[in-house]
Amino acid sequence: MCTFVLSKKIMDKNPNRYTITAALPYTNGPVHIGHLAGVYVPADIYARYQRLQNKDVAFICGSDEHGVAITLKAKKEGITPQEVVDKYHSIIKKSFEDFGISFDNYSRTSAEIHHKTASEFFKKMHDAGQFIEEVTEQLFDEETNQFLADRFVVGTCPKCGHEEAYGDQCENCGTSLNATDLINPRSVISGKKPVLKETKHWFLPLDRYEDFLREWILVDHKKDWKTNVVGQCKSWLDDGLRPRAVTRDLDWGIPVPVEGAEGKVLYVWFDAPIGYISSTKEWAERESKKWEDYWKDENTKLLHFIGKDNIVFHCIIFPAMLKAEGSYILPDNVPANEFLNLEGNKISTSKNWAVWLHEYLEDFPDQQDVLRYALTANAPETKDNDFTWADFQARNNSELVAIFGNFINRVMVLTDKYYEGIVPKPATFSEIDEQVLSELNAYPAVIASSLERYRFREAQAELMNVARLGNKYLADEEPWKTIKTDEERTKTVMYVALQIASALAVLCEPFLPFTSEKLKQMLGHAELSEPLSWNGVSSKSELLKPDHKINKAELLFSKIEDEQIQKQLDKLQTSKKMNEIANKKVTPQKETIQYDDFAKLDMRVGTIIEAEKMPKADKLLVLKVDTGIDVRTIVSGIAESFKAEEIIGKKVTVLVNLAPRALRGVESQGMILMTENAEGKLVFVNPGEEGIDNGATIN
Ligand code: B3M
Ligand code: ZN
Repeated sequence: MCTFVLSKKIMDKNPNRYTITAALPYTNGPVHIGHLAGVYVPADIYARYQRLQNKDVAFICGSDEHGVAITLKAKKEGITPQEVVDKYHSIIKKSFEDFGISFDNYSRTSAEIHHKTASEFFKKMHDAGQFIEEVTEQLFDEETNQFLADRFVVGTCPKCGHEEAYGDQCENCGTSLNATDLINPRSVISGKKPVLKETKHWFLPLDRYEDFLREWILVDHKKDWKTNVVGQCKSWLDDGLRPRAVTRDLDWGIPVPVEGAEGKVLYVWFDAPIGYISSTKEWAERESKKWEDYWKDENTKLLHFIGKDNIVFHCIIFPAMLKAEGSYILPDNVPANEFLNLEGNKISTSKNWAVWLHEYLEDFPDQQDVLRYALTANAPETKDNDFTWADFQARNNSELVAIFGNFINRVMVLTDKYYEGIVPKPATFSEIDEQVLSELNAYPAVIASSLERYRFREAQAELMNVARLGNKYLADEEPWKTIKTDEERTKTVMYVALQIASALAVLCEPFLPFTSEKLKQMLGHAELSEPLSWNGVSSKSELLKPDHKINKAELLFSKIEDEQIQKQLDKLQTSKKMNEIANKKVTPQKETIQYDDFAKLDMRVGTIIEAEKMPKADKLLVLKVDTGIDVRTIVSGIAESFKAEEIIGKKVTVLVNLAPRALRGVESQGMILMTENAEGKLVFVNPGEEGIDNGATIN
């Protein structure tokens, strides 16, 4: 009974204020389509939609600049961690702006306000006795003289056996780990097996929050959270929660603000979610708002948009921290997505198997909405999903161009042609007109209902149905025919079509913000006495009134050609080849030699003119080779790869000044150069070009 009342209370929350956060990306690389599809596009759609509902929205993000991932990147690039975060912070921030991700604030965790906020948060919990202080044995790399935590150490996952699990998480099964849980741990820095060494740390006793979390997630939110999220949480809770260290022995991060903690910093996953709070503070200060309204008022709806690998941190650890601190609200929902694959393979930064946002824009300038659209259409909402370039092209050509763009273009062109761009005055509405208009009025609620349930694919599909409605209406009413016979009827039809076009301009904004902007401009939005609005579409009000003048048509979408798609596929092929090369075991390069050493080798082009098997020797062929200098005998160990008769007439490369050597009593006067093909079979190193005479030197 009690439970029922509580759930109902939560479900009934219909606030006017939203704090919407999107996972803070690590600044150790640029962002790719996986990030966009999983987190930033859905979060942006949601934030834009709530703004259109006239809600008070704080859409918050920033760069996650601490943690071992950054230090490792710095080591790899030979620069300082600060240089790493500065570089990627600007690249990432720009990508988000370029793709219309409408953050109200994009901060960074190296900002002073964040250091202060995170320190105070820790201090408050510390002073209230909410940590366990304990000396424990942690992994230590004796070679580099440092403790190994998180991504500094890899080993075998105790849960699934994956051999490359990190010290904080196994990316294969998603389990969150302590470095000491790993089987066969090894240091990422030195490759050595670490030893155990004692050190003091502060632990968050998650076990103390188990009952609360169980009730809050598995009872209160069982119905309104996504099943993948509730499922993951349940499995952690069923495993039993244990105290978790929230400090680290590292030199990059926020210093632990208590005595006896010199040389230690806050664990990145302790400070990063607090980054949402500090970013809100930074914004509120700039906008003269009260940040507490967005974090401490029970009527505010707090939402975290994340990828599935971040679920434990946002549903278990951060809520436990917020609860412990005591003055904060808890997230209302954590709509985590699964992963997006690319052309059938897992997106991977290290393998360069990705579509980088900054590179996409070089090849498809001004086509941000196309990518947003294709990613939403394939959003990995309930399971991992695949992005393919063929699908991207089809979404553009047969949906955006053929349905949306086509409808708008017809309306614009005909209005211009028949009425010089002036919205005509309708005569009486037919039954069909009435029906189409009332269908149109219903769409905002249909789309909203999907969005409120975080079903972005479904919502976008409904948006396209509005364009379909328009296309069907024009095809059925045929104003291009009635213009010759019935002027009044044509005016009415064009008037109705213009209402649909205006509705599209508003309803598409969350999904296709650049298109919405362009379309509004075309419709002369700035000149309207009553601006187009979401509510305007759902009420029976007129969106464009007769006599309003619209502007000239511009193309909203353009066809994407096969060659453009092929170019992208070729790029991926190159990545694949580079990976194959990188993964191939090649013989290491020999010591450097001087030119004089090389010049001593006398290599010539020759032709095999005779070949026979050496009696009683499996591997040897006795060859007569025309070297251009002479015809000489060479004994070659190639009998297992070639039959004597098949190599007669072959052009080969011969080392002619190798000291003669007797093999089974036959003197060999040189050596034929050979290599191995991919299957390990011997092949001749031959001068593939035509027209080279025997005796030609190789240098
Ligand atoms: N930086 C993990 C990630 O990029 C992490 C998210 C922090 S959200 C507070 O996957
Ligand atoms: Zn695992």
